[in-house]
Amino acid sequence: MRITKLPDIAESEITPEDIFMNRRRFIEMTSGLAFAASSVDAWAQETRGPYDTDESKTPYKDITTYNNFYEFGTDKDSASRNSKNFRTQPWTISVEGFVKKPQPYTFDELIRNLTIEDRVYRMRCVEGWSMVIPWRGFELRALIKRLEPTSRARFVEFQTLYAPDQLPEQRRGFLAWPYVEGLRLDEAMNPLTILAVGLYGKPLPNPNGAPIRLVVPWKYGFKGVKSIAKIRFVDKQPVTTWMNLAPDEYGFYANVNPVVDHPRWSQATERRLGEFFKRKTLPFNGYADQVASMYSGMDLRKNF
Ligand SMILES: Nc1nc2c(c(=O)[nH]1)N[C@H]1C(S)=C(S)[C@@H](COP(=O)(O)O)O[C@H]1N2
Ligand SMILES: [Mo]
Repeated sequence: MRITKLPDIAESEITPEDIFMNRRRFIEMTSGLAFAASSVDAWAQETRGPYDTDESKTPYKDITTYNNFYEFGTDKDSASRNSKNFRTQPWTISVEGFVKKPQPYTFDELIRNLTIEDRVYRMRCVEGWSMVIPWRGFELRALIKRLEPTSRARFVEFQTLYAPDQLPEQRRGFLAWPYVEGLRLDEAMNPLTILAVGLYGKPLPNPNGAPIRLVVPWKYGFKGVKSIAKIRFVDKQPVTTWMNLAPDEYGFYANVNPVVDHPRWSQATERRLGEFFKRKTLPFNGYADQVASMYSGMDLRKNF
């Protein structure tokens, strides 16, 4: 297998000191050196950036034990119980399709010199629960720019690792494995779209999609494909796992939309983990200002 290094970062792209600090800490922890992690509580005191919600963060324990990751089973605690021995090092991500150099990259090479940031995002599952998660990651658009897709690329498709020896449910036919998701190129280039490599300042836990997963906060959770092993630049809209299973229930766009119900239940409200009363679900999960313009002129009842 051929592994190529990404070009060095340009002088003009050198990141501010604070982000560099995060990156340095991140590099230390991913390379397995002693990492004096600030405690989760201390971490939570850190200041907010332009993309952060100020809503209370969901506790680390809930974020890492209440998951959908069907490769490990269908119960909410399946992933936390069954993913302990999942091997995320070494990790290779294959870049394919309409892109300057389609080839495999190691995890370290893929993320090398990208600006790693912490962002607190609201997340909402199509099942009606929601969380507030302090992700650590980088903007997908930064990676896409470096990979240089050609003019034929119109969508980006992501695939989870296919490894039935490690991902027990892949031995069964419940879903068409590997898990596939996709974004239109402009959605992928939106600054809110990140590839997460950590949460609460720690490396991404296995139940949340270690070592790298997609986070698109204005879409239902199922768009957030975990443990990504393949990124493909394609000219046609990918057929995603859930569209393939139930096209009437799960569309390609999957934008959070309180007025478009799932065929079997309402999407008007949600239950934030840890809260008793339901909240009203917001259009685009509260991110309409940043993303609604991408869908102007589209009928979002048809393009759900
Ligand atoms: N590979 C893979 N990715 C996946 C899933 C899955 O089953 N397999 N579930 C999705 C769904 S339905 C949700 S709600 C989110 C949950 O992410 P979290 O566990 O980090 O909250 O992951 C998404 N990504
Ligand atoms: Mo979900």
